[in-house]
Amino acid sequence: MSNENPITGDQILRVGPVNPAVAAILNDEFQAAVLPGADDRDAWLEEHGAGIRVAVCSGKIGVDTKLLEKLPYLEAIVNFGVGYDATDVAQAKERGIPLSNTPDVLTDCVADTALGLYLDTLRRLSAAERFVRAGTWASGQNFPLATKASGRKVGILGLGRIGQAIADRLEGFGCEIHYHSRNPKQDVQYPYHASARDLAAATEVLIVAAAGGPDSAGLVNADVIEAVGPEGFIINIARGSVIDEPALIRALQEGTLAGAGLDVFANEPEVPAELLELDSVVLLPHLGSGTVETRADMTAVTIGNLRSFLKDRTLLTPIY
Ligand code: 8YV
Repeated sequence: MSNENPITGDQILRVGPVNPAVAAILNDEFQAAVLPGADDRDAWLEEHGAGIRVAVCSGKIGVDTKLLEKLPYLEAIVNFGVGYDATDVAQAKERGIPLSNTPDVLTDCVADTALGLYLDTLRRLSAAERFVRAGTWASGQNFPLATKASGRKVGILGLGRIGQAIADRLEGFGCEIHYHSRNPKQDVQYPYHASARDLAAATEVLIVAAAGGPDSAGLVNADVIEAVGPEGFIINIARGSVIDEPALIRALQEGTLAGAGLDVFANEPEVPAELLELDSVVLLPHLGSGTVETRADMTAVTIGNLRSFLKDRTLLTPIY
């Protein structure tokens, strides 16, 4: 099949900045096309869109509805990242365009990040670090007491690969794990709760590990946040869209939620000014998978999918 109608470099489109290593391979080895910025995009797509057969994108900037419509002969989407909510999956599926992601290789690093946020938010480590740097400790003051992190009841929202890896780590901290996901999992001993609200009401810390996209948008709403409560915490390493961000900000400002640790936001890289002003939150720049080792593994899976598709029109890690 591939021999009959081989895909050439100019028929591969890089969407968004992607990882530098992926960008370098796409450029040096494949001489792939690069989607121009907003100003020149429409004109470029008008001229070249119909020639594009494979798109390589990232979890942050995907092949959205409008772009997909301008790529009428697209045959595959190769996504750098495990999450693919920035891509219009419904349209891709409907048009029979396969989509791959980079599962498994980033599970450990994202779970490690969740644990880092968990410890930092409850023990207020970053706030304490700011306290030292500001000279407040040296001036004779003591840092206020924080919240014990070991032995807590923790609710995992979305017990997929990453959620399970977070649970494994928290077991080492003597935590009692509960979970909610679309369906109860076979072979999982943790108590299952039928809704996000029930999970929040039964636990002290809610860790969001659910996939993004239309199904989970706003799942952690004002009601769920209220159930986490004034002594409770929310950690999010999934997608900003899963939480009602204005409701989260209100709860933090009013003290109806004790604190939050966030690696992801609704409108990245914008972080709401209200959050920047709060000392009860830990804010990270979406670095969950951001280690040299994991990004190299993600690059290998991404390029592996591309090569495989060029060779025999199959993807190594397809979503569907
Ligand atoms: C990446 C991520 O930073 O895998 C994901 O879904 O959110 C992160 O690992 C992102 O996809 C890279 O753009």
